[in-house]
Amino acid sequence: MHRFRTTFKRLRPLTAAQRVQQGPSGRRASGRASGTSEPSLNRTSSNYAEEMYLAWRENPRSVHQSWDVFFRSSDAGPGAASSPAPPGASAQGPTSSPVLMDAPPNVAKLVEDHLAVQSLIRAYQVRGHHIAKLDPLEISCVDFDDAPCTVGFQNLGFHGLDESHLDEVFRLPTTTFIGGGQSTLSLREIVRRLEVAYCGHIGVEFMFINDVQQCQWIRQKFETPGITECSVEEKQTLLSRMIQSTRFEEFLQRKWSSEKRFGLEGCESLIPALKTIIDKSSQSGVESVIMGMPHRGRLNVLANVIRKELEQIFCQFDSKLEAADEGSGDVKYHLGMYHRRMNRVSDRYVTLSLMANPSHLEAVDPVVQGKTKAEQFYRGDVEGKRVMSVLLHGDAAFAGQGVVYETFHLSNLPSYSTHGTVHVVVNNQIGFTTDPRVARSSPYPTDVARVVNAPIFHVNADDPVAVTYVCSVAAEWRNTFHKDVVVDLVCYRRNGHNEMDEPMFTQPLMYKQIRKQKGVLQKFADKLMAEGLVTSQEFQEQVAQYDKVCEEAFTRSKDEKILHIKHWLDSPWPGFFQLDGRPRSLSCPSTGIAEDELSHIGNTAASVPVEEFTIHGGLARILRGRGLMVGRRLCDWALGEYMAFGSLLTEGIHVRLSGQDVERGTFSHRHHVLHDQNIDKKTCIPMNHLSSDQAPYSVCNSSLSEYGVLGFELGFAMSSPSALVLWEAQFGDFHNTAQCIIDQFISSGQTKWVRQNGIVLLLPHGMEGMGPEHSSARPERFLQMCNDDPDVFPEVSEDFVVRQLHDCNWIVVNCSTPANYFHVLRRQILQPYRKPLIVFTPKSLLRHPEVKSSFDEMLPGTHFRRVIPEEGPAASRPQEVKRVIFCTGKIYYDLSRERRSRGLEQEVAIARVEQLSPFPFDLVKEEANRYGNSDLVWCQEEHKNQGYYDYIRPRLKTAISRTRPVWYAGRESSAASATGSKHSHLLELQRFMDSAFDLEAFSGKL
Ligand SMILES: Cc1ncc(C[n+]2csc(CCOP(=O)(O)OP(=O)(O)O)c2C)c(N)n1
Ligand SMILES: [Mg+2]
Repeated sequence: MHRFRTTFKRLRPLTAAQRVQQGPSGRRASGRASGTSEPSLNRTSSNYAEEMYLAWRENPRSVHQSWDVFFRSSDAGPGAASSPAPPGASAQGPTSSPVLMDAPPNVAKLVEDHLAVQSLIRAYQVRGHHIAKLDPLEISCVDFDDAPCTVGFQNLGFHGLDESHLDEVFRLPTTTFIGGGQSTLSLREIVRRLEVAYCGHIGVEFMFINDVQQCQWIRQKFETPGITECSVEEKQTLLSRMIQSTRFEEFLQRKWSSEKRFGLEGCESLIPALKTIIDKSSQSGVESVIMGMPHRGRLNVLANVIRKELEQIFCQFDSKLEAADEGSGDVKYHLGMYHRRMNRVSDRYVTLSLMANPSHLEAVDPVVQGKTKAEQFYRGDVEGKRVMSVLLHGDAAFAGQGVVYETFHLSNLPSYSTHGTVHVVVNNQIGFTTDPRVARSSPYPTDVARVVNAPIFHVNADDPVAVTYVCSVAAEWRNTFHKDVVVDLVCYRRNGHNEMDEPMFTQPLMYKQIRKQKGVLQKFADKLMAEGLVTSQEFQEQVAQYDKVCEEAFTRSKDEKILHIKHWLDSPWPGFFQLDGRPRSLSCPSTGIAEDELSHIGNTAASVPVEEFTIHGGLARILRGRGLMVGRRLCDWALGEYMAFGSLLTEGIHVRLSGQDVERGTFSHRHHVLHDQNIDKKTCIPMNHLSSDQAPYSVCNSSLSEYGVLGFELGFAMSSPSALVLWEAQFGDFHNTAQCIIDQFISSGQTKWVRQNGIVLLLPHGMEGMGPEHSSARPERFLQMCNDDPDVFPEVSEDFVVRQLHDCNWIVVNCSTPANYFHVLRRQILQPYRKPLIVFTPKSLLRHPEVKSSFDEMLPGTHFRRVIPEEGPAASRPQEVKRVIFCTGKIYYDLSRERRSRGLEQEVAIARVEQLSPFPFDLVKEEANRYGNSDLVWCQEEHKNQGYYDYIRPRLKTAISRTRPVWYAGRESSAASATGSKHSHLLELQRFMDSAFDLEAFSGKL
């Protein structure tokens, strides 16, 4: 969210400094805001002025007289007589300042030198990371576009200093903490301390952050002398964590040398890094950490961070084990996990979950955020103090995948913020076989995080102490400011992309260097031994002890006979299923509701349930119209939706609707959020005024993203089965920018990860002459991914409908009436399991006079109608019917009008297939058989190679046991989804209406 921060009070000195920057004449000395960038090297330093101002506020005599005069006049307010800006505050620099020219030469020199030191300090803060020793291989190819290096002894001249200044003592500005308890230091010591803080194994990128207080916080965390050191006890804990991390990989390598596992070798310090983040967060009150990560080091994280039983991991390597669960499962480095355990450091329980994910790198990011948000929401954790997310990334994927950016842009939006995520990048400086030099255009893989002002801590992963420190600061940052933060673990990949790959083909020099590289555990152990903190024997014993743990688990793993994928569930829903994972029942009650409830919800939808609230006149008309409809016991589409949401809310089900412009509705039909016409931000959500004990309704306009937002909502829906979570596309065709979430998670999530999800996708769809875009939600794609067999007529039992839904991978519907839309939404919650629901929703039908449902169709005892059969004159004399047209969705109204105009109501029956998948074989068969003398036509407005035809045809034939042909009436095949010409659109429509109603059209054809 873009926010105009008015920090006048907090930053009052800065405001004064900005006045200084502008100069008494009002001319701006520098175009850049204070605190956002390094001061220009001609020393137009707002920061210097800021320092002077802060010092002057404390003690006016502590600054040069010229500053004193200047600040006195500035502080007196705009009307006061102004003084010329003191040196360092004007664009022309010190030499042009009349004050400085008038000052005694030694004062002018003093100010100038202090200014130079100030500039140097700031240069370190801004650019110290350029020369930090981040790369364990020392071959880093981070490219700063040959920007001149402004830090280091050799670059003193850049700031107007030279060696002769080294032993001079300077007063330190308040924007540095290198002094510790001292307020002055020699230049030599200043540089030394800055080198330690900014150019060692940690490189801190933070000076782009707009908030000065946050910058100060970071400076304090990295500049305070000795602050990064850790205690003996911490070092010992670190050693044992490094042993676990390293020896785990070595164990796997010994036992399964030819298995892919995407080992962590070269970045073993990831394990202590994550453990530190969890420890620190747990200490600050976090109870649940939700994590997402790619392949690299995943098994290690499961074993040593989440603490999945080792034998469960090891038995995944046994290819002969049979899976006990339904579904096809997934490879071991994609499965998720959920575990609650005691954190020894904080002495508190913490729940860790690692989300299952597909190969598609970074796709899980928004899903993790959505689940985190949901957990926060259901726990009432409005500030993110109890639930947090941690996301891991590879360097290539973090820089390359757009969903990373989409996810970052959700981080500060009220309905999507998880109040800060800790991102950890395993930056092994390679992506499969590709060098960063050709994989990204930014110097670091982490630059994308700068868009949300996230501080970025680069750290040499061969220094576990530095890694641990950085991670504890990252956790503290997140738990203090509740904003995102990035830890960039600069490391290397000891092996190829996987354990089978030969990296020397493509990175010969890098790998020659890697071969020479001593392992980080050995390096660290050597260091601790040199420091006398551990003996060689103690180290060997610790190693042997962990190896033994692995060996014993390996032996136990051999006893495992069966693989239970459900042991790898990342989001269990306690109480929702039976113990064996089956639904509690296989029935679904009526989805209708009582008349008075319909009236109450309808009247709420037609009202403004708060006092003194001025709505737009046009909206008042819409609400009046709703009121009239309720009076006539009718619902249009928007009201049908209102009835579904409202009734679920009163039954205690949380409803969350998210997507672009959903609050009003793309087609201005919904109006779930009313806006006062006179008072900014005064809004009213009538749906939240239904009853005092209702569940909350969340309706939120999203950022302009599909991949990120759909992933987020999917994650939200994962958290609890007692919520109806809906994502609406602006137009259905835009879903394809979220295709990965649809293919990888929604359609196949349950079969891969035994994890159910009841998310609803609302996809506006319909050919209305609006051109190739905005027309088709691509039903063919969703239908092609349905798992029902086109050639098998399923066994029709008493619980057929519920069982068929239970067995499917998702439900695809195209409702033609508001009542059916109402029922299908309610069925999502009343059915005893959760399935994704894809709804093709109308556009022009939203206001179509015929598209209204009576309350009678929504009363107790009523259900969703999978097929709406012919109910007109044709139905009463079926033997005389010459044609049955099967169709779905909006085209029904065109067909019905055309049939009327041609006077064919007796001869042609029209049946609507409302539930496309799972296919209602039973009802379609019934309908076809009722008209035994008719021919059968499938009619759709979509092109022949699109829409439903390819899906329907074989199923319709199976339904009728292939006894009759199924004819097609619709548009010809086409590459585009619709014509760009309104005229052609109407012509095409007329043409296929002609064939749909030409009763001789198919005679004699085979
Ligand atoms: C979206 C996507 N595109 C391509 C791939 C194929 N792939 C798997 S790993 C990989 C390299 C990843 O590099 P990086 O993110 O640096 O992680 P690393 O393997 O180095 O830890 C690629 C391209 C993928 N998994 N996902
Ligand atoms: Mg990489």
